[in-house]
Amino acid sequence: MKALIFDVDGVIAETEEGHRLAFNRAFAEAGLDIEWSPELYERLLWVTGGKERIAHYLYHCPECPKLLDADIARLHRRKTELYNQIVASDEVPFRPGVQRLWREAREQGVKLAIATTTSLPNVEVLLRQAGEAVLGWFETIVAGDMVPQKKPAPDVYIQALTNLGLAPEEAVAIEDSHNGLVAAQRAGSPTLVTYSHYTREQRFEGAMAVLEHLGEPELPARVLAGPRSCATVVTLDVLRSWHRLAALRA
Ligand code: XBP
Repeated sequence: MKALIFDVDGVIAETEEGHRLAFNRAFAEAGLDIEWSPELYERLLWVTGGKERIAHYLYHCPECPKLLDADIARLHRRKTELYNQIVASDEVPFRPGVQRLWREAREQGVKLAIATTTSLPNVEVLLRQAGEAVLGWFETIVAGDMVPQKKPAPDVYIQALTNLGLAPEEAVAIEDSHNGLVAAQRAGSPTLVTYSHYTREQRFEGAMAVLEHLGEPELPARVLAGPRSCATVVTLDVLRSWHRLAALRA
């Protein structure tokens, strides 16, 4: 196991509520009578990519205006600005165990990478919450429109692995959603799932393990599926043992 490839939204932090607020504020500014409730947003999250999500919603909304792609792109750029303001001004807490695992990886020479559908500015504003230097901890950040197809297509993971110079089975992906798990599996990397608020009802067949989060010594994580049944703190050593098990099963 030579690298950990992190998804962003829902894994590093519970950011989707911030995205939902940013979408709604952008709609209001544009004079669109659209308000995505948490219940609706949970369903819309099955469409990955903000621009794609807006287009999907408008297509299925008979009373909504039909916007051109350029209009949707402009609306999405404003949404990204609003999201960045939300993250920069509100303390968006990192999920348990994320920064601990990053520190362990740096101490033990395990590479770190990001593979996300969200837009690059959103990744940068979030990582900067942990300090300006944190952006440099990642050997590669593959985000948003850098690849032709978004998750559940494997493109973003294939690009991250290429940039790392690693074979798929040399890395472990950490995801929170079914689409993200499928993307990593299609790229060939064993995947740990830490489900999030918006993905807690989804299914995660084939994951190395499914936990409520990565755990901290004082806050072991409940394990829903995987080689252990007791509450667990996901350390690099635990990941290495699960990675070896996954390799035996492959
Ligand atoms: C989550 C997504 C993104 C975000 C919104 O990406 O699907 O679309 O919901 O961000 P991941 P954008 O789980 O891969 O981090 O509006 O920038 O797409």
